[in-house]
Amino acid sequence: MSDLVQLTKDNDIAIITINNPPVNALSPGVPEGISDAIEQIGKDPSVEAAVLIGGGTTFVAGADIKEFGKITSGTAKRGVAFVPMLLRIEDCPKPIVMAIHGQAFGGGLELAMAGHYRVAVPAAKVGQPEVKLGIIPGAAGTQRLPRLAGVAKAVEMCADGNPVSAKEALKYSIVDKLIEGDLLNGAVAFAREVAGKPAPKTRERNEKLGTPDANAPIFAAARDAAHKKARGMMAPLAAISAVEAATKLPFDQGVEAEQKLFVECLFSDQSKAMIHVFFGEREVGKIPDVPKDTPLIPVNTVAVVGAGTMGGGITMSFANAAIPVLMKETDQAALDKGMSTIRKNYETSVKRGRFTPEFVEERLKLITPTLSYDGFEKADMVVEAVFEGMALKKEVFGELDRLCKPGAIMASNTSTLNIDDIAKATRRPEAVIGTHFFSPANVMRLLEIVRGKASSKEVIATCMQLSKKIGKIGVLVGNCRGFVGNRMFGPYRREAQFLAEEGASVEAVDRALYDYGMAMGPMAVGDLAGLDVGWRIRKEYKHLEKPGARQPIAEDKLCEMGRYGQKTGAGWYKYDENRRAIPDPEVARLLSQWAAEAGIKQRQISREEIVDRCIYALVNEGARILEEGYALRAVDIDIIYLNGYGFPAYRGGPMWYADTVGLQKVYDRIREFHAQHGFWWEPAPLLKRLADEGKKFADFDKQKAAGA
Ligand code: T1G
Ligand code: NAD
Repeated sequence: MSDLVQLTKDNDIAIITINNPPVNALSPGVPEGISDAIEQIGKDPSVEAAVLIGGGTTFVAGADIKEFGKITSGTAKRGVAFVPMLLRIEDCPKPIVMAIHGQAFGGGLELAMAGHYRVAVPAAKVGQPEVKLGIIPGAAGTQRLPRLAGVAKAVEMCADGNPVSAKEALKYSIVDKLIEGDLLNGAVAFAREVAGKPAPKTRERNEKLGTPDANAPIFAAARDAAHKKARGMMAPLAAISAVEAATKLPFDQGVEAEQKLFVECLFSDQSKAMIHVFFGEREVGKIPDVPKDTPLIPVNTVAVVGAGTMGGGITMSFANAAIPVLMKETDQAALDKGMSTIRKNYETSVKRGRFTPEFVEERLKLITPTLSYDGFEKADMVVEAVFEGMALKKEVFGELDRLCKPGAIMASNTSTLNIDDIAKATRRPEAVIGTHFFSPANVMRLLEIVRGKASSKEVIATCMQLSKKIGKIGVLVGNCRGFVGNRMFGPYRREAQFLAEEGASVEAVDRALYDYGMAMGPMAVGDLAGLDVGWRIRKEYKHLEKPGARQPIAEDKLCEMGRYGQKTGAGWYKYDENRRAIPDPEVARLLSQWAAEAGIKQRQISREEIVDRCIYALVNEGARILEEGYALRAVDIDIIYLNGYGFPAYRGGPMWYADTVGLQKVYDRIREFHAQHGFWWEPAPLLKRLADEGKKFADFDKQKAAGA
């Protein structure tokens, strides 16, 4: 037996234990170890039945994702041991009971389904999350799951990739029994009960595979849903086709059909991008100069200043994580408005089945609206979300400095202001940090954690950890104007406006980026956030504009006309009573008039140019940010754009996308734009250097990680 797989005995019951921390992935050596154990069990007359269980905190979290890169780069053969190993388990003459705790995900659930019985603790979760990696189950999961859970449930689980609870798995016969108390004891007892009885082989259980007529509407509805929910992604559609194959073909042929689809997905750019994202979401939590064992500041109570658009959502994020929150406003009307928005948001979440009414009631009890700073002296952390103005921020932080207890974290939700300047309003700048939530703050997963010059490592480490607790992805960024996300978004939206001024219609610009995969086009995003937000900021920073550099004109003019977007019923689009965007010929007329007045010659503009100018504007600014050190890694930028700006996960983020295109090609295109459009398209030195060296942003990250 290998260290990864142990075989022990409890009298007549054999116990196979997988020990491959942290998540018992089916890394090389594990399938082989399981295979050997099954062979021994089959031959050992003293064994009546067996239990397979995971050591540590979980059953098996699937295939070893780290191996995929090696397979697609040809440096490792695909784990061919999987499917034969599963058949060996299924064909074992002694009943094999799979004992599940933690997660049985991907190859982990496929392993469990090859067993003859499955028992689980109530807290366990099972699932086929492969589509979240841009692949599909590749070890007969799409063939065995419909045989256990039925076609509809199997399609749902394989196409959306969300796990189900042990309770739901029991309801759908994915597991046979829930074990209260000690799992191993319960599983061994269960094994003793089934010992000597015929061991049911999942692959032979065809009774739930339905008929073509009954299944056709299921697959049609699943494909529709995939086109809507996973627009542009190939894996969910491939997963549906694989489950469909299970209903039409004998098991072995179904497995072949699955394998073919699996390999197509695995070698796709989409999968490489989504695996990059998987590891990226874990990498962003690692701060090179903030050690893993940095002491954390306990955050058991929080206070929020301002109950407006952001303050309310921030309050909900903490309450949803069971942290009591004080929420302060200046007057009763504003406070009541803040609380009613919170209640409305919770009602929507209940309607959408995200929360139960009981959950909401509990959470509302944790929120204390107030008009004073009373109680702030007890708060472990304060998040300020008042109007965006330096004077007011300094006034509030001065007050907090006077009131808050020693060691309390003082955070600002500012989206553009200098954190160090805000910190100067206190005598404890080490306690000040930026926590830049994204609107709506109770929904958006991204949290930019803005490091000030003096922000202490304890404060940084605490905020990074806390972001996970409140269901966010915390990314540490530097304190430059607009931090990382908004700083890059500026050039992206600038190019979108320039394109509209140069003759592309508003709808064409949005359609091009939407088809590229963005959740929403740049013009529609502006209308949603409010065109006046950027307008006020541009006016505040007018003195910093580079003389002679071309500036967008249209959006300021729209704002001067009071067209702020959805909130005023018109912006780049007109909006009906349901806030549906309607192209406005008046805007098209105004654009050609303003262009003529500004001497801009309008022309036909291709979809390709629209995409390249907007996306490469992101990449070029991203390269500057990396070079200046305001983002730790290129992958941090990718995670920011996926979780804060609706960038498509299957493209991996702007920096990964540029690597996929090839930095030489991106650099050449940017030089082209520089020649055509001047100043704004000055190529970032880092981009030039990497392109010249034939390298990628991913190489930049590796070099940085290696301390080069
Ligand atoms: N392979 C390799 N490494 C993995 C891994 C995996 N499957 N799962 C986790 N890790 C690493 C992770 O990178 C991190 O490393 C550490 O383990 C802890 O993870 C044949 C083809 C199980 C819910 O998609 O969803 O099976 O950063 O921080 O929050 O059909 O990990 O510490 O160096 O996420 O407690 C399908 C992926 C694979 C599940 C635990 N399986 N994992 O969450 O810890 S494809 C998945 C998760 C497949 C078959 C197909 C989560 C988790 P590091 P963590 P966590
Ligand atoms: P908002 O105008 O919706 O809300 C600000 C609230 O602060 C108002 O209700 C106001 O009454 C209250 N307020 C002002 N002074 C106060 C004081 N002394 N004590 C208590 N409350 C006070 O603004 P918003 O959109 O929620 O923005 C708040 C902050 O968040 C700004 O710094 C903004 O830049 C930032 N931000 C906004 C967004 C966004 O999309 N709106 C996104 C990220 C960050």
